Amino acid sequence: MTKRALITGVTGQDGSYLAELLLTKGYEVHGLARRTSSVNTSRVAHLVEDTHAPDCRFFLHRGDLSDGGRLLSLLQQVRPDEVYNLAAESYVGASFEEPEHAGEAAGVGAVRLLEALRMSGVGARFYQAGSSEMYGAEPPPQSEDTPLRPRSPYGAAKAYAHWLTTTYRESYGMHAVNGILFNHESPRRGEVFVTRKVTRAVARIQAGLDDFVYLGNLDAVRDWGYAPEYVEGMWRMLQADEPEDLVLATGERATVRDFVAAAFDHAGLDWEKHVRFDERYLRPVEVDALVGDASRAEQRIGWKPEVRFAELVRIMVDADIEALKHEGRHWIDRPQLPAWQD
Ligand code: G4F
Repeated sequence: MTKRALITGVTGQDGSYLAELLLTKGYEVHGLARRTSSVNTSRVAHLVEDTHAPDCRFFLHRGDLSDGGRLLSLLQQVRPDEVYNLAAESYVGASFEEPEHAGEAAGVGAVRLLEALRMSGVGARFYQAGSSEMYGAEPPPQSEDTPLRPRSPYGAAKAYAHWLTTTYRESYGMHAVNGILFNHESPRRGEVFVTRKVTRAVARIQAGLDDFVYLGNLDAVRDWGYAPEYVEGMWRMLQADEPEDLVLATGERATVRDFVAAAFDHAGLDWEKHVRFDERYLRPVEVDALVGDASRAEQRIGWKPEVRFAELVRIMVDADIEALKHEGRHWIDRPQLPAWQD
C-alpha cells in the first residue's frame, strides 16, 4: 500500500528535500503551503509541475497553521500515515522583532496541528521540527539530556512545541517525536541565514558585482550539517518502533568566522578585505555555542552524517557560483538583501 505523508512548510529548504526523499521512497506526498499573492513555491516547482501527470504523487494544498479548522479538514481529506511539521518562521533574528508571530507560527501552530490530528482520529505518526536553538544558554555539547534554556522568542516557541509534542505522546499515546536538529544548510538555504548570505556574497564579489558583505557576530559557534542528510534522519525517526526524541548534528564546531574564511578561501578571495561589521545584525542576546552530540541517533536509527564542514562550504559556494553563471541577469536584479529586509 502506498504510504501518504503530509508536510507543513513544504516550500522551505527542509520541506522540499523531504518531499523529494519521500517521493523516491514511493510515498504520496501532500504539502501545505501558505497562500500568498506572489509565487512562493520555487523550491518545489519541479515537483508541482508533475501534478497533471497520471502518476503524480505530489500535491500542494494551500493553508497554514493559523487555521485549526483547515488543518482538521485537510487531515480528514488526506488521511496521511505520517505528518511532518516543518512550518515556522525559522529566522531567529526576526523573532526578536516579531515575538508574537514567532510564538504563533512555531509554538501555537504546532499545537493546533497536534490537536487537529488528535481530533481527526487519523492516527498518523507525527514529527515535530525541534531546534538546537532551544538549548540557548546551555553550553555544548548538547544532547537529548541537556535542559532546554532558550534565548530567543523563536527558541522559546520551539520549546513550547517540543513539550506539547511530548505531552500529546504521553497523554494520548500518539506516535509523536521531536527531532532536535542543529543548523543544517544547503544551496536551498534561505538568503537571510548566515551561511547562504555569505556564499551568495562570495559569488557576487568574485564576479565583481559587489565589494563587501555586512555581518554581525563572527564569534558564534555552530554545528553546520548538510540538509538533505537531516531530512533522511527525520524520516528514520518516524520509522522507529518506539517514538523517541533525537538530536541530529555533526558534532563539528566552527565559528561564523571559520565559515566566512573557508567560503572566501574556496573562491580564491581574502575575506578580511570583503567583510564589514554591521551592528544591525547583532541580536539582543546571542546563543554563543551550539554543538550537538548525535550518538543516540546513530545508535537508535543508524543515522550518521557524511558531509562535514569543509565539504558543506564547498558545496554551497560552488552552487552559488554556478547559479550566478546560469542566472546572471536574475542575480544582478537581486542584490544582497539590505539590512532592513533581513
Ligand atoms: O544563520 P543564522 O541566522 O542561524 P541560527 O540563528 O543559528 O538559527 C538557525 O539554526 C537553528 C538551529 O540551531 C534553527 F532552529 C533556526 O531556524 C535557523 O535555521 O545565524 C547563525 C549565527 C548567529 O550566531 C548569528 O548571530 O550567525 C550569526 N550572524 C552573524 N552575522 C549572522 C549574521 N546571522 C545572520 N542570519 N546574518 C548575519 O549577517
